[in-house]
Amino acid sequence: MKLVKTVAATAVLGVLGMAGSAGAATLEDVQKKGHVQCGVSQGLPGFSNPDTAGNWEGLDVDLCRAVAAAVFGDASKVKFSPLSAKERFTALQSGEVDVLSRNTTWTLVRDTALGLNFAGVNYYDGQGFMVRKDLGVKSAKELGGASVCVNIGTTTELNMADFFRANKLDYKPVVFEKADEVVAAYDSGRCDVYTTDRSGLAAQRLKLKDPKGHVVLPETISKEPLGPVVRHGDDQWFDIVKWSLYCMLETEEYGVNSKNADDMKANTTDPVIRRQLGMEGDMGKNLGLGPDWCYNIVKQVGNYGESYDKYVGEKTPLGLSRGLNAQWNKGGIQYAMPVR
Ligand SMILES: N[C@@H](CCC(=O)N[C@@H](CS)C(=O)NCC(=O)O)C(=O)O
Repeated sequence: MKLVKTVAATAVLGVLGMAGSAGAATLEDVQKKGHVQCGVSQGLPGFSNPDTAGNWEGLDVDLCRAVAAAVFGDASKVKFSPLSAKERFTALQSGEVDVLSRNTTWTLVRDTALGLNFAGVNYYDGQGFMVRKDLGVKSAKELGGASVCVNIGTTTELNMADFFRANKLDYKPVVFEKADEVVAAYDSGRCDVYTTDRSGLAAQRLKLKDPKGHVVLPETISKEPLGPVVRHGDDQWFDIVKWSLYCMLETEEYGVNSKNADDMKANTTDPVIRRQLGMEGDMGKNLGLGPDWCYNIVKQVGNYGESYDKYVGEKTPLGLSRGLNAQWNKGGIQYAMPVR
């Protein structure tokens, strides 16, 4: 009996301890430890992937670096935790990471029941299918009876089930936890189809033995708004992550970038840019940060368009056109809330 009580007490303490580390005042915790701990993927080219020297880079990684630039004035003050799709939410809930920036789709259940807040959308996407060219398949509607390789713990798994059920098609899911296992299984012919976000298909196809030997089918079967995530219960940290993303987006909209940020800071008379770069309005104070929070982001990390072009855009191996991710006044739906 005594033993049971001790075990129960330890369990309660354990939970409280966990809640403590995952509770409010994330900004204070981050400042104390001297870095932002950012949850990323285990290696998704263009989004979060270690370069040849082992440094993490990509569109999702730049969001982590932006938060570090906003908080510390130093984009390098960030550490990365590579997480599988299945591990990612527990890592955030338990306080192991301060922010999750890992091609994660914003859904109602994740936003509520999982105790999380999505701080915006850094890539509007949708789910697609890839097959070997020599199969001669032209449409997803022809996939009846196919075996489909997929990652566990993803929206991908659920959308796939919806799609086949809605179209009254049989299929055989072949599931793995690690993304590289999914890719390897597909590449070795263990399944006919590989399904994930279209951006993921563009990224993972680079790992196939013969990337050109595969086609992405025309159907987009879901909405996948991908964005950074924080825990419920810390509005200030939520605001910091949210406005770090908006800073990247709104500076692009107003033509501020890493190369002209100093010149703009010294010479611009545009009131919007003056607020973005901290010469007017003291926006940083409202976030609990210094006046240069957004200047540091754009100077050290770049605006959204710079990051997009560098890592996933048409001139990169992923070759993704801006599409939905163009600015709202350039035919897309990326729309930063005003920094004012
Ligand atoms: N956006 C979907 C899928 C995310 C996902 O984890 N996709 C896999 C396949 S592209 C992945 O990112 N793997 C990379 C990794 O785990 O390193 C979700 O949020 O559930």
